Amino acid sequence: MSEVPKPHQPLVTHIYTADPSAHVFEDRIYIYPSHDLDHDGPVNDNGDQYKMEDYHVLSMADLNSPVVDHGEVLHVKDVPWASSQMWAPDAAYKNGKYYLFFPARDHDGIFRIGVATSSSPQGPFQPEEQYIPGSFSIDPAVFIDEDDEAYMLFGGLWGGQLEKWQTGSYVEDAEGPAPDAPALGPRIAKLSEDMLTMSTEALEIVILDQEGKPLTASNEECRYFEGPWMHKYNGKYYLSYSTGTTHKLVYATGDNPMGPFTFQGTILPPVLGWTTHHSIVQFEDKWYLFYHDCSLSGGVDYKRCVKFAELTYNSDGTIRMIDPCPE
Ligand code: FUB
Repeated sequence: MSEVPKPHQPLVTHIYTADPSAHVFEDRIYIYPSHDLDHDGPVNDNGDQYKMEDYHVLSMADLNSPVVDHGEVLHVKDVPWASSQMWAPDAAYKNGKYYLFFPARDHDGIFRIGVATSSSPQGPFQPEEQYIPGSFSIDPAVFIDEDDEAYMLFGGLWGGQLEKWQTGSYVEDAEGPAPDAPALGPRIAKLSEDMLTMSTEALEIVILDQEGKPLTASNEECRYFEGPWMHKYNGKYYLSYSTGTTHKLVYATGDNPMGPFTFQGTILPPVLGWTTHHSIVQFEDKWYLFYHDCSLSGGVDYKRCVKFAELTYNSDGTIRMIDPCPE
C-alpha cells in the first residue's frame, strides 16, 4: 500500500493511525504511530476505546514520495509483560540498534513502558521480557541530545494514570492537584547507555508561565495533559505537548532538557476529534509537524489518521501557529 502524502491529508487510508512519532533514519522519514482498531466497544474518560493491539511502521523517502507501510512490527501477544492498549510509541537509534518505546497495560491493568529492539528502523521489533523497571503511565518520547545523552519523557493524565503516581507509588483512587495548585508536568529520566533502563529517577518537569510562576491545574489552555515531545532548535530545548481538555498542541522552551520550561504558545489549534498528539522533526532544511485528527472516520475519536504540515519559526525562535485547514 503506498500513497503520496499531501500536507493536512491522511498519510495512509488503509488503516487508522494516530500519535505519530517521526524520525529521520538512514535518510528516510520513519513514522511510528499507534494503530487504532475499528470496534464497537465502550467509550469513556478512561480511554477504553483506544484498544490498540499492535504497531505498524510507515516510511517515505521524502515528503513527495509514496508512504510505505512496513506492516505489523510488534503485537501485544508477543510482549510477555503486557495485556492490552498499546498506546503512543516512539523510536530511537543508538549503539547501532533501533529501539521502540511503547506503553501498554501490564497484567494488573497498570500502564507501564516497554522497549523492543531491531537492527532495522522498519522492524520487526523484539520486546524485552519485562517493562522498563520503575516505568509508569504513557506516551514515551525519547530525545537524544547532541552530547548523545538519551532522555525519556512520558506521562498522561486520566486514562494515562499520571495522577495515580504523585506519591511515587500507584494509588488507584488518587485525584489530580487542586485547581490553584501547580499542574502535573510530564516526567523525564535519563536512559542508560544500553537504552533499556532509566539511569536516573523520573523527575517532574516544571512548566512556568511568562511571569515565572508554575502553570496551575485549572489553566487548561496551557497546562500539560499528555503527548510530550522534545526537540532542539538553535541551542534551545522545545517541550511540546497536548492540553487534553482544550485540545491544543502547545509548547514551552528552556535551557535544560530537565527543565524548567517557560510556556510560549500554540502550535496547532484543535482539530477534529478529542485527542491531539504530535511530533516535530527536521528533514533536510525544513521542519515538520506530524499530528493526527479523526477526519478519515468522519470524527470518531478512536479512529484517527496521521498527517503532516510544515512548521516554521519566527526570527526570535517562536513557532508560527499552524492552520490545520488552510485554503
Ligand atoms: O492513542 C492513545 C492515547 O490517545 C495516546 O497515548 C494519547 O496521547 C492520545 O493520543
